[in-house]
Amino acid sequence: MFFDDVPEPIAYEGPESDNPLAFRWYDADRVVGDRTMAEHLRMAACYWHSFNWPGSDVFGVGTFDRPWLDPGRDPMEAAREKMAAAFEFFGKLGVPHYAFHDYDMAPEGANLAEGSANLDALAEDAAAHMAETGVDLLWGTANLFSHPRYAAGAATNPDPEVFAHAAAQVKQAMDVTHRLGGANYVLWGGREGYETMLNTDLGRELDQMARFLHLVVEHKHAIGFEGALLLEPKPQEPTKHQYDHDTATVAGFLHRHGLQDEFKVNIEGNHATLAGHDFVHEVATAVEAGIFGSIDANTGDDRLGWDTDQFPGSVETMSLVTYHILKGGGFTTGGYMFDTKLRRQSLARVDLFHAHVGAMDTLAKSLLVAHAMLDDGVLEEVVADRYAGWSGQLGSAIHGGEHTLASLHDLVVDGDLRPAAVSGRQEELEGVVHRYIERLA
Ligand code: XUL
Ligand code: CO
Repeated sequence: MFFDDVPEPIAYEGPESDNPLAFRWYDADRVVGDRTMAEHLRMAACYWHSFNWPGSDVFGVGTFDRPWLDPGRDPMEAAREKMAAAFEFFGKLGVPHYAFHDYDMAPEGANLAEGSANLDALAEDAAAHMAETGVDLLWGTANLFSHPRYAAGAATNPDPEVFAHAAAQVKQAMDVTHRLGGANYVLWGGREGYETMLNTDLGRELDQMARFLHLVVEHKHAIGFEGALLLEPKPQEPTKHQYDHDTATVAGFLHRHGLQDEFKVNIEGNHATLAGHDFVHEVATAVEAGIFGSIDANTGDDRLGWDTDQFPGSVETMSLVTYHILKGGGFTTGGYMFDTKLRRQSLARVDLFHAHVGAMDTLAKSLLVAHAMLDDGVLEEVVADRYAGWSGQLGSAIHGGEHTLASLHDLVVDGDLRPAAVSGRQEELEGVVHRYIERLA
């Protein structure tokens, strides 16, 4: 076994436990409101950062102990060894779902036919591992960004042959996701964006992207895939500008192209902050637009302006995110997927467990805080009170179309309206959140 250092599955031991390889808060079967913790959070681990990334950075090679990434190995044999280690990890961690890109799982091969055959063969192995461990697929996706052919984009490439290649790859990844019972299929924009306007026809590229997404929708219905299609907003990196900049941009794009009923969003914490938003802003925007789908649970670093994909550790941040998810009705097909990578110096095999156990406990605590705040209505009451005037006579008349600018002018002048400025109570409410967090301890 690859993870012999962790001989037993991670167990729930409660908040008093000092065992770093035990859950102190995540108790899968604990009922919180109408669902268990596992059902609320629908957590997933990812294949790519944990098993397919060697711990390299732009200045140096890999530091991690991932024997299957050795280029001298037989690619299919190495892929099977990687898969065995991945499912050993998912199973011992007790995470109910996982997610993958086509070529995390399978060697890409010399051409699409080879990549396709490799993926089919490995998907069969994955099905066996899933049956054995009980770990389900939260989502699949295609890597449309690593190969040099995609340097200028996949669907938005100036060359339609690259578009065709991307379409072929997505067809194959969707088919495999469907076969493995995936709950969603994700499209992150990858290199869909531009480096410079000097060589870019922005309108044409956006139309290409819309065409591509329509093809994805048609294929979904053709194969009878019932999971959700999810777009993953990100403002920049790898390209200078990415077309799926943030949730509001994606919502506008979907409406413009008649795709609003077919796609939802997969919101990533670090992408939100790169876009200049709080994580909770993106979730609230998606819920409000009716396109909330799933979460890539990670965080950036306050002083680093790039996608560091760190494990979520802030109960305060995640409580507010979870609060808005619960307020929107909770996850349906989506879940909290750890799109997270270890720091390059965290090179012991057991570090992967420490990182995920900590993150899963963060989300469990956040769920308890969010659920209690919602149950008690502490924020809801304040918000309802703040907008009470809109349910009164004037607010209803404005919304009902009974007023014009001129009639409102007359109303203010004749009625001598002098609305009072009232407190927004921000610090008080921050204190409320802190008290709910303290109560956990
Ligand atoms: C890239 C990113 C991806 C997507 C899947 O920033 O988040 O890993 O989640 O392609
Ligand atoms: Co992501």
